[in-house]
Order: sequence, then C-alpha cells, then structure tokens
Amino acid sequence: MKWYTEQWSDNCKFSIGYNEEIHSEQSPFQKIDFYKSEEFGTFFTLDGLMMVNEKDEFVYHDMITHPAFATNPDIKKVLIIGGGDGGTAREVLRYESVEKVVMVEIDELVFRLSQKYLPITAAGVEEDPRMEMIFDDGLAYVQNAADQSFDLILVDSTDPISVGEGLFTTAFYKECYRVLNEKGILINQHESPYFAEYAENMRKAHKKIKGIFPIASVYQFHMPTYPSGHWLFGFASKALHPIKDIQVDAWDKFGLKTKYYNTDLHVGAFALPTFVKESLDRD
Ligand code: AAT
Repeated sequence: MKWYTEQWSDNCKFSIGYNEEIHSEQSPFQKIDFYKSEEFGTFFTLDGLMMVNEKDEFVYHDMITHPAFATNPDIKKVLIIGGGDGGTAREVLRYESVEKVVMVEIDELVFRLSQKYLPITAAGVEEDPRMEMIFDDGLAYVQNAADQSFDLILVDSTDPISVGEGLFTTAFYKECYRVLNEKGILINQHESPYFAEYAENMRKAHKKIKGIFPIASVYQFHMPTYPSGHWLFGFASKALHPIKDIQVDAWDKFGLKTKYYNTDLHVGAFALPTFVKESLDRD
C-alpha cells in the first residue's frame, strides 16, 4: 500500500493508505491529485491538502448548507464561492424553493475532474436549470455583483493560502455584506481551533467578520480528514440569529433526509468549547 500524507502541524502528520493515484495534474491555479483508497473511497487533494473524500463529505456539505436554511427557510438566491467538487451545490439544489444558484469556482479543472471521478458530489449539478456556473475568482465576482442580490453566500473555499487567500480578507467580507439582502446570511470557511497556524487563521477571520456583520458566530463539526478533525464554519448575518431565529418546524417541512445535520445538532453546534470561545474573543 502507498501512503498519502498531510502535514497537520510541524510535529503532526496524517496519512491515508491508498491503492492507486488515478489523476495528477497541475492546473493554472494548483496541483490536483485524485486517489482511490479503501478507507475513504475516492478523494482529492489540492496542493497536497485534503479537500473531499467519499466517506466524510456528507459531514461538510450538510454543515455548510443546512444551518442557514433552518435559520431562513425563505432563501431563494444562493451564491456559492469555490465548491468545485459540486457537493455544496448538490445540497443547496435539494431545496425546491431555491430559484437560483450561482457557483463561482476559480478552477474549472476541479469541477471537470470531480464530474469524472467523484459523481457522488458533482453528478447532476451542472444540468440543473437553476444553476449558473462561473469559472472565475470569487473575490472579483463579488466586487462586480449588484447590491443585495443574494439571500445566502456559502464560501466553500480552500485555506487562506494561494488562490484562496483573497476569500479571507476584510475587502471580501465587506463585499459579501453589500451583495446580501437585508436578511442575508454568510457562511464561510473558518478553519480549525486546534493547531496553531489554523487557529490563527480562525481568529483573524472572526475578528474581520465581527467588525462588519451585526451577527457573527461560529459553529463546529467533526471532520475526520481535516486537520485535527475539529472544523468550523462562520455564520454571519445582517438580521437573523442562528439560534434565536431557528425555524425547526419549517425546516422539518422540507422533508430532507440528512445523514449528519438535524435541528438538535444545529443548536449544539453553536455551543463552543471554552478554549475556542476564549481564542475567538482574544484581540
Ligand atoms: N467542498 C469541499 C471542497 C473544498 S474545495 C475548495 C474550492 O475552492 C477549490 O475547488 C478551489 O479551486 C476553490 N477556490 C479557491 N480559491 C478560490 C477563489 N479565489 N475563487 C473561487 N474559488 C476558489 C473546500 C475544502 C476545504 C479544505 C479545508 N482544509
């Protein structure tokens, strides 16, 4: 067996045994590698970092999508930034009430290779008539988008290195605020509280968003293949509070079967461990 290894910190590595590397290509933006493994099924990495695998993708894609819809069941227009594997779009498109989804992914090759090797996330997404796919930089897209044009923005991005860096800036979060309508919600990549480098990125993102949105919280979930397995999304909003405004009955009425998310877990996910709260509150 061969081993894929990711450096989680200076002194900690995570490895997955794989049977076969099925694709390796340098796109204009990043190095893309697809592998086949027993434990996690097919998975792919960007610049050597785990993005998606068949075994735990449901955790991530449930958690990036459903908390916003349970807080505002009237969401109709959604902007996805990144998300090239299609998994986030797949979950959003399960809501028949959604009228329009714009997905802005910088690297078309990630989507094309996911269509070929990861149908679990990418199949059917492009064919949905509500989808508009744009292959461009997410920051450039929001800079040119009209005021108040979306109900929800989901930032399904890589970490704040290389092409993903612009999606962790104050300028980007400000543009998100502007293009969201008065009940708008922003869900963004919020990294991990555990290893120092990731925790620093978590803290910086929270500080920036807190200065822009009146409601800015963070929620957690268990993602076995991301560094430390303890991962976070940010929930920022112009008006709606993820706990006070949750609409349990309305969400149940959608009748969606989910494998990770439920509305009890929604409430629990916003209850953060003390070390995470202290880290987020530190200036
Ligand atoms: N659904 C979980 C998969 C991802 S992949 C993140 C995607 O963001 C990649 O396809 C990448 O090409 C895209 N991306 C990066 N920067 C930009 C940008 N500036 N504009 C648009 N798309 C971008 C998330 C994995 C999270 C990993 C956490 N460790």
